[in-house]
Amino acid sequence: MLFPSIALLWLCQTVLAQYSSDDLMSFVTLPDVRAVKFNVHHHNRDRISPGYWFVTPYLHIEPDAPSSLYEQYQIGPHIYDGEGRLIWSGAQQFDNRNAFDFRVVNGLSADPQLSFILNHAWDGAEDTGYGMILTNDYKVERKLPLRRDLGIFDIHEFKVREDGKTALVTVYLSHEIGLDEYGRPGEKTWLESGGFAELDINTAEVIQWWDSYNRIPLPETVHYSPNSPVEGHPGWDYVHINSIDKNEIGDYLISARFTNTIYLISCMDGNIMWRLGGKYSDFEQDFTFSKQHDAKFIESNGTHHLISFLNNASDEEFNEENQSSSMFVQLDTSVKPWTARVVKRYIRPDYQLSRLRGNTQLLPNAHVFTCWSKGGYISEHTAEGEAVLEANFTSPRYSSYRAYKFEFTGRPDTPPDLVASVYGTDETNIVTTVWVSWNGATDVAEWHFYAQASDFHDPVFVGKAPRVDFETMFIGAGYLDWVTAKAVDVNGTVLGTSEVHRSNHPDWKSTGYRGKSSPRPLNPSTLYESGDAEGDYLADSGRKSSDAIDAETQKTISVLNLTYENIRSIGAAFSFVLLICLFCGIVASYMVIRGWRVRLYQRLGRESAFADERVRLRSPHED
Ligand SMILES: *[C@@H]1O[C@H](CO)[C@@H](O)[C@H](O)[C@H]1NC(C)=O
Ligand SMILES: *[C@@H]1O[C@H](CO)[C@@H](O)[C@H](O)[C@H]1NC(C)=O
Ligand SMILES: *[C@@H]1O[C@H](CO)[C@@H](O)[C@H](O)[C@H]1NC(C)=O
Ligand SMILES: *[C@@H]1O[C@H](CO)[C@@H](O)[C@H](O)[C@H]1NC(C)=O
Ligand SMILES: *[C@@H]1O[C@H](CO)[C@@H](O)[C@H](O)[C@H]1NC(C)=O
Ligand SMILES: CC(=O)N[C@H]1CO[C@H](CO)[C@@H](O)[C@@H]1O
Repeated sequence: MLFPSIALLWLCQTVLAQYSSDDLMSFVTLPDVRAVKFNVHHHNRDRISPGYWFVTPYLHIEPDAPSSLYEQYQIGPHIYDGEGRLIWSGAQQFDNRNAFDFRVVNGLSADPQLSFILNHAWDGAEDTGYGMILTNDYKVERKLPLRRDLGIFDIHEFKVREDGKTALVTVYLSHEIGLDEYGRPGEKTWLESGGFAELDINTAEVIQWWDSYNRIPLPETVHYSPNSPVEGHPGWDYVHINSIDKNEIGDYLISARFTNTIYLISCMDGNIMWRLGGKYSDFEQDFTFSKQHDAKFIESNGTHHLISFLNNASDEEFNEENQSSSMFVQLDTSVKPWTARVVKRYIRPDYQLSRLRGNTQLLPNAHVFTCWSKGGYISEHTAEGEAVLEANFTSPRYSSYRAYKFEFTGRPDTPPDLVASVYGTDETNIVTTVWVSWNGATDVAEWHFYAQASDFHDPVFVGKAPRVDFETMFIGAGYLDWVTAKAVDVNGTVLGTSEVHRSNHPDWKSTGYRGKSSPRPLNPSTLYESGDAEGDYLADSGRKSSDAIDAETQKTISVLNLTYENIRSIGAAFSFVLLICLFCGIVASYMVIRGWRVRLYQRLGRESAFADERVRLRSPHED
């Protein structure tokens, strides 16, 4: 007898599939947020380190031109948990602007903070991008601009230093040069040089800056030759700086992709103290690398350095590697010849090459977390080199420049979002479905739900549900109204409470309600015990007696649940369609229950409504 409802579900799915993109998440509580989904492969779940993923999905690396078309929120800073479930989407807050280098900063205050680069605006003239620092309730605490003569805020690095006083950024500048040293007297070209700046975290004042121009000679580049055609502004990108770090002594480590070289720059005079890799390496190396990213100090004491970087590898001219890898290298400059030895190498788990971008991060437990960038591909290795996790976006349309893993506590200062809707076909089977989510909240273990008899009555506990995903659904018997939800952690501490929400209800008549008069909100204390009763969720909520809910309502509930699960799994687009489907679910269950002894319901204006949705959802990002 379940056949009719299954058939209807199938119909809903078919309709939905046409209007949804299954590579994006969708939520009833935040219908405009369509976060990118992850495929997650746990190879060894027991050994995965704790923490959340900090990623910044983007579609196009350059800002998109302004558009009056409807855009879903999916770009920018995002936090996911280790199962690939969304914790925070900053897409709406930062208006779908590209973000880069999103990470946790400890040491600025007692609570952890967040930092990232907000990409320059579309025209780049007025709004040249910022280094952003957020408190752990997701409020912007600082917005650091880059001094105008240092160009636009570069996307590669914004690193708040451990002491919390300064931040390091990469910079790109342009100079017009003569080509005499290339034997082309009289010819001029523009040259894009790379450098870095150290900013005061409070004032954005530039404390120190450095430019490769006149310091890294042109012949070091592997990207241009003496015969390269001249270029206009910004010019030959001859070094392509892509990371900056600083050790305790104060010297700077930079990675330049187009010279295949990692440089140590003296903080005293800006001179190059040594080069690792490239055409002029100062080291005896037992390895090669090329097109590297994200060179970072792990330890450094003046003579001995342990550094990590992501080796893009296999630029045929310079080595024979076939896979990208994350490398840890020990450098000794205490005696000549200086030596560089590989301490650890973690090969990209799918043995492919990272064609662009990426980063590698040593976790506190010595695991290594690497972002291989394209398609949001990330991995975690144990110190011994076992790949314990791989994940990537389900959509190849998005990438994340870098990704990090950190432990973090997020406490949004906005209340949880909640939507409640009532359905039923007569007095005997009315149920209320409640969806709740809390963008940015970590540590929510379960949700407790309450309803009131009126604005002025006390909330009555109607049940609870474990938090299983970004959004949690709860179904309560009866017409519940003035609904609230409380977020509770594993220890039973209430982390936050939603506002009181009125329940939506259908136009009872046109949806074929067969009861005598339109249903009215229930006094929840007639059906539920008051107070925060213990017990399992739903099956054993605060209900007074199981007789109060008859078998029909139970059936309705399970069909609704099934519908929701199905819709979620195919990544349905928007609450509107969800509601239609839930209604179909109701119809289906009603038909099952009544054995088809009902006349068909009035038709819903479905076709035209869908047409509207289609227009609304067509965004320039869909391609
Ligand atoms: C730096 O570290 C190395 C090995 O860790 C040690 O042998 C050396 O003495 C240290 N040098 C200084 C100046 O502390
Ligand atoms: C890279 O691949 C080529 C061709 O598949 C193979 O001949 C070569 O040995 C590989 N190199 C390494 C370092 O694995
Ligand atoms: C994610 O990884 C899987 C398995 O390696 C691969 O088949 C798929 O194409 C990847 N997806 C994207 C979007 O890169
Ligand atoms: C729960 O309590 C334990 C023990 O008091 C504590 O270690 C833990 O951090 C608490 N968890 C949360 C999420 O507050
Ligand atoms: C809803 O369905 C899911 C999976 O199908 C199940 O795990 C869950 O217990 C169900 N919830 C209710 C309230 O029936
Ligand atoms: C960014 C970058 O330089 N990527 C290189 C990584 O290696 C591949 C394979 O040789 C090159 O084609 C890419 O240009």
